Amino acid sequence: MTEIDQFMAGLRKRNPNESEFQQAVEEVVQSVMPWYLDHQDYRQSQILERLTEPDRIIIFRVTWETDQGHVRANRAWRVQFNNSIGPYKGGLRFHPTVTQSVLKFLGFEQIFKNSLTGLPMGGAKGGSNFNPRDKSDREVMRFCQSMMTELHRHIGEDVDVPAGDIGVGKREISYLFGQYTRLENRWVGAMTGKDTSFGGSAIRTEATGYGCVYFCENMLNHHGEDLAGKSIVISGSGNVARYAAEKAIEKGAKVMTLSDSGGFVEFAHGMNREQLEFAHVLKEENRGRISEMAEQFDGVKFYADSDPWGVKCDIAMPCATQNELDAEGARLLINNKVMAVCEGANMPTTAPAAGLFKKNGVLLAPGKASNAGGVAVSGLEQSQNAMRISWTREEVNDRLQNIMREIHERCVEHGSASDGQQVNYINGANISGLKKVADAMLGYGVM
Ligand code: NDP
Ligand code: 2IT
Repeated sequence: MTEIDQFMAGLRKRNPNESEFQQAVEEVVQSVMPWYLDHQDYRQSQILERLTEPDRIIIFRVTWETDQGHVRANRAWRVQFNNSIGPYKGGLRFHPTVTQSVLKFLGFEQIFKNSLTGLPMGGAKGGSNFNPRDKSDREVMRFCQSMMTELHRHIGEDVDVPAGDIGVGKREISYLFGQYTRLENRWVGAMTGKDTSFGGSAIRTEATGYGCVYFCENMLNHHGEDLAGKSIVISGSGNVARYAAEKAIEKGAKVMTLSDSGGFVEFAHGMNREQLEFAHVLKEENRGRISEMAEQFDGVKFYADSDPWGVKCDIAMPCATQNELDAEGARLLINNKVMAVCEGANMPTTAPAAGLFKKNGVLLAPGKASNAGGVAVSGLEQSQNAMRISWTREEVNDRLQNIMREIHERCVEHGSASDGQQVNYINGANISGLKKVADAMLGYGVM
């Protein structure tokens, strides 16, 4: 049995039925183990064993009332994974597929991502199996207020700072933060992703998508390529997907697709600005379906219940959810000569798909590096709140670009292949992210 097999056997035994968590840990362990074994001090201190056990998980019931007066009970969690390098930080997800395993995988990856940003943030994630999709604004408000009635005891500007994720956008953050402020009777930056009218940072809404494109550009440039003129297949049409599309178009790339859980739309000539604006309003204000784009515009075709991976492109940006890009999708992309996959979502690529990309020389940027722009600007929001100031769009955007460039450099530093050719971004992100956290844990002693 190799060290990796032995470690994973123990982890599976301790965390049965948590396939997403096991998958996220296995990816990290596979890439860091040789480096880890070279560091006797980390091994002796059991850094990997400690890092894969959350500091704590808070599980609670959220009771709320529908508009018709029916009582509903949902389950909610906050997984506080590791606060060695800063207060716990990470989003909240509202989606019927949310389980403890999903939130543990997300919280675990957040430790590495937050470390990579260079900002002082620990790793956490939370959420609920509540589905905001078919609920009224008032129902969402009552759910959020009830959730915060419990959650407020466990968070705070120096303790744990939640933000958005799938199903949690400006509306939800506003209800949650309003209730936090009421219960605590003090205004502090205990959440990020707030509206700019009450302490939110410029560019936070755009940051994950913009950051993903900045990372992609750095990755292409490092390998002698450029973004301008490249065709990009994007999945999802949420916050991350639409702002990735916006920045990609601005950089002269051609966005070929967007999707949601109902299927995908293909833009015959690449998406234009009018179509992008329509998508923003469709998804942000009207909460509509992506299929409506095909009804609205000529040259836009809708494919129901399908993934966009069969559409020819140079670059793929999966920006919807975990495990959305599997081996079959990877084969389609490889057959169409994709050169790079840049993850906007968290863990969108399955392990077999990642293996195929590696084997075929396709660059693969893991979400914990390429989607770190969102949490990075959250970190900047925390700083602005603490200083009681707000920076301009230009200032935040400059900082975001610098942070994404530095994350890319960290990946190159720790992920450069021995043949000096292609960078292994998964190794680079995992080792670089781990190093800072491991050194902090080592310094604190046994705890
Ligand atoms: P949104 O809720 O804004 O959008 C999610 C998108 O993904 C929607 O198009 C949704 O379609 C689709 N989707 C979600 N779940 C599924 C599913 N099970 N099957 C098919 N499609 C699905 O979320 P975000 O854009 O914020 O998040 C997208 C990804 O990016 C997630 O992996 C998230 O963790 C990650 N991320 C988000 C950050 C942020 O700042 N928001 C930061 C870093 C990463 P539908 O509406 O039909 O459900
Ligand atoms: O996955 C992520 O990095 C997020 N959902 C953003 C977290 C944050 O605290 O801004």
